[in-house]
Amino acid sequence: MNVVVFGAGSLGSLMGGLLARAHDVTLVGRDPHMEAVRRSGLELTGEIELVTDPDARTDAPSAADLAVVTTKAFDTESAARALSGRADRVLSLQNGLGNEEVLRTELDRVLAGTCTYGALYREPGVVECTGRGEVVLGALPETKSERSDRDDREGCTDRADRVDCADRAAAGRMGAAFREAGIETTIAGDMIERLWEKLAVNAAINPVTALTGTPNGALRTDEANRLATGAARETARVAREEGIDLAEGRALAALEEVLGTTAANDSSMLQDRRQGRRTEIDAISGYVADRASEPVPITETLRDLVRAWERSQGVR
Ligand code: KPL
Repeated sequence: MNVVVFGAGSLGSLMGGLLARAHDVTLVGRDPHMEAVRRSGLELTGEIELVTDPDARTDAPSAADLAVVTTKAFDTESAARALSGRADRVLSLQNGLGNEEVLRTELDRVLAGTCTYGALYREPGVVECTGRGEVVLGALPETKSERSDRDDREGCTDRADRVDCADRAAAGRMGAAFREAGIETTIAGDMIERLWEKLAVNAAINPVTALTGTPNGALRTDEANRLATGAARETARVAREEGIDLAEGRALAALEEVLGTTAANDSSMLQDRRQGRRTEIDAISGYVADRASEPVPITETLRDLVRAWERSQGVR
């Protein structure tokens, strides 16, 4: 399969490097990382040691069977524009909720996914795998408002079912392609619940680790654990307010599991903070707080602290 990984930072490079074991992969990212991969290949270190030789460039190639989008949530719109007309299928493996809707404004045949592998950018051409997690992917039916917008435009209502069915079949094929490359993969029929579950994990881990400067595993104990579990509980509650079947126990179990498998990882938000970059706080804690009908004090506090830090750095 011909795969383009759009947004080849730490996680995108890890996924691309693994996929290159079985497929023709093109990474799209920034120099000097892309330049180093072109020159000497991509080196994965840590829990997975591997050198692969994917193509690496700074703009999207003209065609691919699958585009895996791993950009930051705030870059989704530009990813959608850059990939328009260039990929048969698109899979989002991004943090935060709502990315698929944004991708669908420009692209057809978008699948949803989550990824809990830990990845750390070491230097140009080198990415460390700090935890073997799991990729979960599947079809994500259009939201009611997307569906009615399209029905108004096209004057038809039965296309939605056909699209769902084709997406489910495609999810099976893409899942098989990931497994062929040795990536732990689950094909799920309940992606909206899975996305909220991952949102609960990110709302718990990312801002707390970014603010405390600790790896994920440190949240298993002490005061930080109270904050992280509190944020996961609040997210699960908001999910249920939205009609999503996410029990508190399921969110906490997912958090516990990811804290274990990525104990040595610095979360993506901590990596962003260390590099003085804008974070995904709006798509994670901001998204939860915006949808809450009752106060979510822990999530709001974490969101405000990270936003205040972003402002102090001039990246907001
Ligand atoms: O998604 C992640 C992130 O850092 O953004 C986890 C799974 C929490 C790994 O650190």
